[in-house]
Amino acid sequence: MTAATHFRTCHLCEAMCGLAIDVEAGAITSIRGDAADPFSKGHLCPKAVALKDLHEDPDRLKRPLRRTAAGFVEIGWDEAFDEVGRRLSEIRAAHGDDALGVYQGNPTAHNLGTLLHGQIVLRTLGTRNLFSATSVDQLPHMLASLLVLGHQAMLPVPDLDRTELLVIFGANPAVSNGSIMTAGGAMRRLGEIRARGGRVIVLDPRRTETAARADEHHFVVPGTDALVMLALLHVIFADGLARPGRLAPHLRGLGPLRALAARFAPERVAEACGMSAGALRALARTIASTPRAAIYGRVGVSLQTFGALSCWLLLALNVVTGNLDEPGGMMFTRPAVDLVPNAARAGLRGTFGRFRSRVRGLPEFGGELPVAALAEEIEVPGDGRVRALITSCGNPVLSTPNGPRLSRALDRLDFMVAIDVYLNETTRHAHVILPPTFGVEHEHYDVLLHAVAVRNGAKWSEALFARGEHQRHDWEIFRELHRRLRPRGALEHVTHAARQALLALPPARMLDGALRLGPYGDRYLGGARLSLARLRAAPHGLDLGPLEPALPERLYADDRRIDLAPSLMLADVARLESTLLGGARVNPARELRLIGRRQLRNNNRWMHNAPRLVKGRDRCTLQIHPDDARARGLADGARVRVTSAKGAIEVPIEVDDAMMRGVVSLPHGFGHDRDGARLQVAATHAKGASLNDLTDEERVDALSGVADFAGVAVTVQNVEARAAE
Ligand SMILES: Nc1nc2c(c(=O)[nH]1)N[C@H]1C(S)=C(S)[C@@H](COP(=O)(O)OP(=O)(O)OC[C@H]3O[C@@H](n4cnc5c(=O)[nH]c(N)nc54)[C@H](O)[C@@H]3O)O[C@H]1N2
Ligand SMILES: Nc1nc2c(c(=O)[nH]1)N[C@H]1C(S)=C(S)[C@@H](COP(=O)(O)OP(=O)(O)OC[C@H]3O[C@@H](n4cnc5c(=O)[nH]c(N)nc54)[C@H](O)[C@@H]3O)O[C@H]1N2
Ligand code: SF4
Ligand SMILES: [Mo]
Repeated sequence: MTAATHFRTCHLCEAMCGLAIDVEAGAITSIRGDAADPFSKGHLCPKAVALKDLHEDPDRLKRPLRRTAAGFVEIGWDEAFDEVGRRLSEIRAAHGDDALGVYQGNPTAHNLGTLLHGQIVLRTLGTRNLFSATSVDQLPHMLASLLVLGHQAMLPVPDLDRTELLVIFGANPAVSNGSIMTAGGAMRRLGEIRARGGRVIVLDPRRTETAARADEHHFVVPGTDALVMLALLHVIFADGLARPGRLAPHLRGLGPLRALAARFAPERVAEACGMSAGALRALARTIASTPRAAIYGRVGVSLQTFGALSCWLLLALNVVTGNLDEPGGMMFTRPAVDLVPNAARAGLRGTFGRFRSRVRGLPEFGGELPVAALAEEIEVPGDGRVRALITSCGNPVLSTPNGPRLSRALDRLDFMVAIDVYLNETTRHAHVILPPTFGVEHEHYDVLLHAVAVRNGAKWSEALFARGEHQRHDWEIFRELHRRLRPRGALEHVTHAARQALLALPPARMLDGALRLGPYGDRYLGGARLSLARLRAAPHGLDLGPLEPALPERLYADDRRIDLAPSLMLADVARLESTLLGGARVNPARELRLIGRRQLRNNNRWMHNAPRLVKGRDRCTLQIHPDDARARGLADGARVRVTSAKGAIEVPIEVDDAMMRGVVSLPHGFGHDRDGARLQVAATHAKGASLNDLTDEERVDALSGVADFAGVAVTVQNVEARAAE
């Protein structure tokens, strides 16, 4: 058999790197960066090479599993679908629509079948109990876009290739490879900013791998970014440096924002946020005096007590300094599958607070409830209790706050079905697991990521291997599940039949339709309308040019203005002041503040089963500042017990002055020590302990409902010293 090279997009993170994969005799022989990909230009990270490990992983599931008293056993697809359809229908008929819960995890965003067929099925179940990784991720960014720009999906991205100043709040692209900033080779692009005389400034409680390659880094106390941003706005207004420019006629709320910022002089917030007043003033002036600046923030600002406020103020800073929607600033894409204007035309701009969670009253966002409330929605009796759960592409036992409580709650479900490729910490609770094809076994197009990329583009990836007879694609699983969910009532019979007809279209057909209806018709492609056929003829992908100004056309509020001072945000400022400026302080001699950290050789909580990613030293370490270690009599490598209000774990420490004093950092994604999972490599080489055994489901941003992971109070104690007590 001859060797062939296959070109596709890596689907593992948001960077959309182009891959060149050599295949011989039905096996992958090499994976390289595709230098001819116009977007990523050959960039690659170690995870892409491990695609081979994941593809060939003997632990990866290919046939449905049923949980029995003797453990999980393989069953046929028909039998599995019959059981799932019957149990879900029974529970819904007996207890109502809300008795079905859904959790969708992160790989949903990287999977065409799940994004198309999955949403059609899961979002029309009629239940209020929809949960997803959004509420442990980007929710506050989306809420800010909804309230300020009128549409939850209007997410601006830094125009990396033209900016002269990139200010990064709480993101670490050197490791994450960029988020809501799809940029194959993000660090090459950051290097180019500096090479052309521009600057990169990072604000983070840890001197990160990105900060180490930046011009400037400031330590910030976790959870205080909103104060920093208000102080920056204070200086910009007070010094007469506000220049909203072209967008000035389209603004609302500039006066109230200025009045608010007037109360937050740098001197007032300096101590709380850990930056000096002088540094805050200097930073404000640098931002205001650089013509092309992008002020960007990611999970460090969204996953915290003041996530919504921080994301709003981030947008406001860009607007007030004339950097929103300008080349070199924060811009909007025009993707080939352009969901925003079509949704807006249909009246779909996003929703917030239409209803609240049953037990704790947390707000709905975009049709979903915050996942921090999932455990209690399963546990607490009453009407609307979640009795059956469908998970898809998610591992919430490791990824959501207080995972152990959720783990116990899952055992109380009447029925659980997991659509997943592994038997892991979450799916081991399922009664039935339905494993879809994975990665190179299916076609790929990044509907969501092209919409947050630093250049416009489009790329289609063919499946590299045909699926086996015994396998099913995600979309086939969703279509079949839907078919077996018994419709309720006469009207529901009609809509059920209509949806079933739509679900009969494979993802490629749906995508082709969306491309043809998209904005790249005659204008860019010499009269050849962009279609799937056109993309198939361009295996390295199409570059559709740099980002272009999109406002005011793409303002979706009723008055078509940018609201710089949404009333919901203004009302939350009192909480910011009383919490952070009210005098109460963490005592660093006793308590430390815990934050998370991502690692290059893993993705979230599910790539530790790839041998080439986990070889080497134990990476599940608690990083701690030398002073904080000394105060506790801890030497580098000592094993410590880390205790929070919700749990305790044991890990070795790494003494490192990259940490801010008073702050400790633990990686994500470990904790592969639960019984019943089938992750042999992870359990042997990357067991570690789970960060979310310590986090607290009761800690959420009271405004948005997003989980608060920034600065969980913990004590750190030598394990031996504790044993001697
Ligand atoms: N403390 C703390 N917790 C966090 C974060 C944090 O910063 N701090 N970050 C949060 C963030 S940003 C996110 S996005 C969430 C992620 O949270 P989750 O999405 O719940 O977690 P993942 O680890 O991404 O889980 C992915 C699951 O999908 C499965 N999978 C992989 N590929 C496929 C596929 O193609 N099809 C199907 N059906 N399944 C697949 C994997 O086996 C795994 O079970 O975690 C959040 N949790
Ligand atoms: N290799 C790898 N890549 C990934 C992932 C992965 O797990 N591994 N996960 C993917 C996912 S799902 C996502 S959402 C993206 C996330 O992409 P990023 O947001 O770039 O990822 P993080 O590395 O978590 O960066 C968050 C930073 O915020 C800092 N931080 C914590 N608390 C605060 C705070 O209160 N204020 C400030 N200013 N900073 C704070 C942390 O120290 C950290 O450096 O990465 C994606 N890419
Ligand atoms: S950076 Fe992300 S997209 Fe690029 S190769 Fe690595 S995992 Fe894949
Ligand atoms: Mo994420």
